Amino acid sequence: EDSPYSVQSVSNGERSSIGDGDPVVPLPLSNDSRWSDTSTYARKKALQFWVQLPNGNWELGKVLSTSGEESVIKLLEGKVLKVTSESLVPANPDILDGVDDLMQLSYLNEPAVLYNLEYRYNQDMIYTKAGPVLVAVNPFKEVPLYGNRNIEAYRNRSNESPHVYAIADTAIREMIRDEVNQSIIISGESGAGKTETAKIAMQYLAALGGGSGIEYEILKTNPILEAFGNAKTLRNDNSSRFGKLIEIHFSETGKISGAKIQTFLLEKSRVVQCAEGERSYHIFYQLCAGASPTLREKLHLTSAKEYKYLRQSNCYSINGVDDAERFHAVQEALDIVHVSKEDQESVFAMLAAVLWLGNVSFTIIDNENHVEPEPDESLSTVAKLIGCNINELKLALSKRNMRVGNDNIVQKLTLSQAIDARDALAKSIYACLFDWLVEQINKSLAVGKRRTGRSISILDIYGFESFNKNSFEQFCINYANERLQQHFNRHLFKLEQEEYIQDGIDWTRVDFEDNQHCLGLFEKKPLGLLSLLDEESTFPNGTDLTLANKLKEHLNANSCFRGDRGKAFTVSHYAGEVTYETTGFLEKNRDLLHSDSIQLLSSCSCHLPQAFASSMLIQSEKPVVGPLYKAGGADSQRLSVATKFKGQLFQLMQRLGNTTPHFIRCIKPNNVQSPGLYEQGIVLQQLRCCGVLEVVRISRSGFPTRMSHQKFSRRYGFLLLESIAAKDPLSVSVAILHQFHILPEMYQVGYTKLFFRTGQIGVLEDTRNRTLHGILRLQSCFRGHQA
Ligand code: AD9
Ligand code: MG
Repeated sequence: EDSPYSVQSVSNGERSSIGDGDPVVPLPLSNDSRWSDTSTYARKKALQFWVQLPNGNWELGKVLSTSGEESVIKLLEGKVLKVTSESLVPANPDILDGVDDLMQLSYLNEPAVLYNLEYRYNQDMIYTKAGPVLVAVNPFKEVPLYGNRNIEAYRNRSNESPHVYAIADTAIREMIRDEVNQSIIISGESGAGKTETAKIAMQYLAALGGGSGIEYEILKTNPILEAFGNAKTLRNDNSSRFGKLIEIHFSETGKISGAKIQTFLLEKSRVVQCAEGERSYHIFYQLCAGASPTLREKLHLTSAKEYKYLRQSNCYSINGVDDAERFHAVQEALDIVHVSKEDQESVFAMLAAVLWLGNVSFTIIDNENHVEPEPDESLSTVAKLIGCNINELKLALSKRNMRVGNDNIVQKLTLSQAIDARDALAKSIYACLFDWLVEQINKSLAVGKRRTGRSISILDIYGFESFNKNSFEQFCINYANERLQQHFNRHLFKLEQEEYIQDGIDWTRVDFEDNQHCLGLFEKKPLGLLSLLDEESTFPNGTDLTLANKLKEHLNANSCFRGDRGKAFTVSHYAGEVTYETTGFLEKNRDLLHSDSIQLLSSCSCHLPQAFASSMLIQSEKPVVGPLYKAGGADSQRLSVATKFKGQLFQLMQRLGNTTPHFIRCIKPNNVQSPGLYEQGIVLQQLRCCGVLEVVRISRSGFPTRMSHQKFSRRYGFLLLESIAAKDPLSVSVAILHQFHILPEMYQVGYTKLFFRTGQIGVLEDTRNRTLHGILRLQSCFRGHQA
């Protein structure tokens, strides 16, 4: 049998030597994978191993024999395999099955983490800690973890298992105790559960900080923003198409006093274009299904199937969702956040205008492909809904005022230009409407003069994305994630170091992979991705190809960048390589709305279009002087989308920088939104992307297992073969360490705790188990005799 004392026999060869006075502690380094505990050292101690099968999944087995480089292993279900000894990954002792913090695992490797999460998931324990991070695996079904009784249990700390509630609770306590603002940063792939998690956190905060009634308003912002900002996609029936930060303010007594919402980068293109099987924003279908007969008539509303923008993707409904019912819920929520009935009607009129705009068609009027809009029901309805003169609408959709030198010239639009102008107008109206709504909500939730206390911010933002084809959207999203990852890394390292220093142990900084280099690739001026993109966007002759060439010309020396064939380039993100296609980059970055369209909106008699026009002008870098039609052709003064986003991100990071962060990483266990299905490969890829394994790796390079002197001596003290004089926990602990020949570089003795390298506790646990087992057997023998 594999003796736990075999530790002694491990040669020192694999560990680097320690120089005099050099406090750097050597690691039992793994040979190839950064993650696996595959050193001979670890392999000798473990009793069970993980074997990776050809399908990529890991299975547990026991070694039957080893000869040379090869081992014969018996899997749990009986199969016997011959594998290279190198490929065996040590597994944790059974007592560590389903631990609620991955840091408690003796062996921190990918299969161990995967298995632990799966073990818990199968019992509806969807939350697990990875040190300071909460991992949430989407159950895709109702789990009995929420509601008032559970909230109460976390409030009075009778339940201490990992939970969003526990995170929210800690945030409240630390906010009050330290008088520091807090943030809960939620990330993960589309469909992983970020938005649900954010709502669960809000529920807890509302329950604990409620009383004034404002908490009810805050909760009601969710159905509104989801209606206007979420849509059915192939990945998620309720996918958020924007990022959101909600800052919940508390009074000095810990009561919620108000809130403020900031949104990021709404996906506008969805309004005019969406893929087969997906939907546009929920609110369009809700309106078509749920509007009252009077409203219908006022807005000239017909059914969703009659609108081109909604028809193109061939998908109108979502399983289990009643759009009409949802519409009434949204109306009710709008009432609650004090959007007047009148304003609500204006909002719905804008939605109808967008839909009708999509139905505007064009006829070619000359042999140069110039067009005019068809003077039909759709055109007149749009004019009526936004309150403009029908001729002006016609002009805005078929002509463009250009300024060439000192002259104004009027250019007629071709069919494709006219369609672009129409779609740009529809997108702008929708995006402005969304921003306007957020502004109204913020007014209603405003903290005003009461803003004296502290706040907890919840960030629900799109996670890292890597598809077969990646465009401008992924470019921005991944850039944002790169920023957040840096925030995460820096925070984590600070925490680790603080704990070591606090307990007085020897600690030289471990190297950690900072992603500053990749961020620099994006942000450097003038030769970074964002600057070069903006520069090319201002060139009238710039194309997606000239952009790609320019990037390759200037950035090839950067190790995070690689120019690919044609219009593609690859960035080495912290979460992996992503290849971007520059197709559409310039257009999406410029996001042009012709001044003619702004002019049109400002001429409208309805107040919303007017408000939209002025907000578009405010967004311009320089004020547009003089009559608008003189302002030049395309409104080149507006900030580019990337620059605006970068500004928002910097502001966000600054805000988060002043808070104590709490991280939640959401994981989806399968790609089909189905309960009970846990696919290792899918989970693993996300664990890598969202930095959970990085946390684990960071800890591996330090002393991840911690136990107080008391606990350690209580747990293993009975294994001591010789009694010792001093009985204090520290002396007992040290005696145990000696008896088991735990190598000095494998642990550190702190003031209050013992710190261990990964894998060390496993040996002790095994011996303890065997001994206890023996004792139990003896006892039952003994009882058997008695009976
Ligand atoms: V996206 O990036 O916005 O596309 P999210 O926000 O990460 O995405 P979301 O919160 O919308 O995902 O979750 C997707 C679906 O998973 C939800 O509609 C629920 O059906 C399901 N889900 C997520 N979390 C939970 C949960 N804690 N309990 C039950 C859940 N179901
Ligand atoms: Mg979401």
